[in-house]
Amino acid sequence: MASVLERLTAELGRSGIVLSEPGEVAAYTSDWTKKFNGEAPCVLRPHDTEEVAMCVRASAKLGLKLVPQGGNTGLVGASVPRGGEVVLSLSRLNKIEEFDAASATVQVGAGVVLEALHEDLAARGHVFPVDLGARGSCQIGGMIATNAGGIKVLRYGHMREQVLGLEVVLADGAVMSSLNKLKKNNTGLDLKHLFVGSEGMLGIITRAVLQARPAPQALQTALLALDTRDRLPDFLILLRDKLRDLSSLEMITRDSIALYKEVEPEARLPFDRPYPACVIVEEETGAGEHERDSFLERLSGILESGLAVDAVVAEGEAQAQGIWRLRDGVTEAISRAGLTHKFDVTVPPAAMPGFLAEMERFGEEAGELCTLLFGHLGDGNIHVNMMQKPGLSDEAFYAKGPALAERVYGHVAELNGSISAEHGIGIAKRAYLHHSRSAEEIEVMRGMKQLLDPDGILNPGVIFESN
Ligand code: FAD
Ligand code: 2HG
Ligand code: ZN
Repeated sequence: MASVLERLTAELGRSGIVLSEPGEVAAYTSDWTKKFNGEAPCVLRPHDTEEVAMCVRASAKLGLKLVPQGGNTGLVGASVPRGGEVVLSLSRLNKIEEFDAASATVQVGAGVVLEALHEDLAARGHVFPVDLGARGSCQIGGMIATNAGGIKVLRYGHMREQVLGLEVVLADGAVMSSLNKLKKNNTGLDLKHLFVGSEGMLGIITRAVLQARPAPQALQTALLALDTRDRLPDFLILLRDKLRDLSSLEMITRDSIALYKEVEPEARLPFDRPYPACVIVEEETGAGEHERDSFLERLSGILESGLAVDAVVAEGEAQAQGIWRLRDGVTEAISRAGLTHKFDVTVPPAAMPGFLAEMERFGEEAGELCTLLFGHLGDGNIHVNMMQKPGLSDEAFYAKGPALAERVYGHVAELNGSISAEHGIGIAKRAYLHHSRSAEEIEVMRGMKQLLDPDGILNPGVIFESN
């Protein structure tokens, strides 16, 4: 009897798609958090939509399940196999196919890396306004499938707001092409939205048409220091008034900056003393002295209010990058420091100070965890990381997870927040979905899955347990 691999290779018939050497497959079976690992008989690496469709048809015929994978930077365990599924990598669909200057749209393959798109558009005087720390690895298909957010949601929204058209390979191998470039197109159900945020369980995204924008004339970037977190709601009200064209508003708290310094001892910190919280503000302005002066004047107003007590203002791009390095560095430092229980939640801004204090208390009470708080303050999106302290075994660390998650998500639900602001549900949060979605909503989601993938071959078990 031929092995699955032999049958799949025979089915696909072309060389170069199937990767089966264990050493090479291993790179696709473990995720960025190091918490999710699995085994796959092989990885399929098609070159184009037609080959993706072939892979899906062949897998369906052989009763194999597929895990679509982009840059494998997802944080909820949905991009790696759990039960011997085949990995379907979209990395080779990496062409930036067309830039249409008149509509400022760009058509790309699902495997285009975010940073490559940024660079391509910069050379055309444009930007793609979604940006995040994983920019060097995450791919457009994966970002659409997770409806990624990042550091500019405040002004431009998530991936969903940028997607005008999609091409998707369905579970039966049919290609559904809606490569729409139009802003206005009310012709029945807008099917692309079904796939945005569907975490690979409804179809394989192969191409997208995205809205680009003209590059801003100037960016004003500053880091503000706060001597208390208790007045965050007032600070937010003031900021909205003074900095009306904010494109980013990010927060890093004292302990997360301390960890960054511990992991990168050579890094220079912007202030010579630690503050309870630091906030990055970035505003898009017109060019010239006058615009700069206006920004500085408004920043002075913020300092005069006492709601921020110190500030570093970037003089030029290199210094702005230095400020952003601190923000990106926190996420990287956490991953380098060890295992962490990650909670990516939204809470109403008014509840923020109390929520932050509660998270620290929950971490403390769980014992032997270090709680780090940071995130997209402007969106009410806090990343709560409860990290393994040295000496706590991996086993004991994992054992704390379920009770901690019930406690954190229960509290988020009481505050009418969301248990997943931007990372999705995946495997990591599916047991807690009911905290943010009603039974009726989950039933409709199940119905969609049943309709589009009746045999359950696409990313089984993400968002909710397979039937
Ligand atoms: P993968 O990790 O490969 O996959 C993610 C999901 O999408 C999986 O369910 C997978 O099956 C599915 N998928 C992948 N490609 C396709 C496809 N073509 N068709 C159908 N399904 C597909 N997220 C944020 O929202 N905001 C942030 O600020 C942010 N910052 C991050 C910073 C770092 C350092 C890291 C490591 C991650 C960060 N993330 C952030 C998490 C993450 O969701 C994003 O990096 C990104 O959206 C994932 O893209 P990817 O190509 O790596 O997808
Ligand atoms: C970020 O904003 C990412 O840096 C990752 O969404 C957050 O690691 C995290 O908790
Ligand atoms: Zn984030």
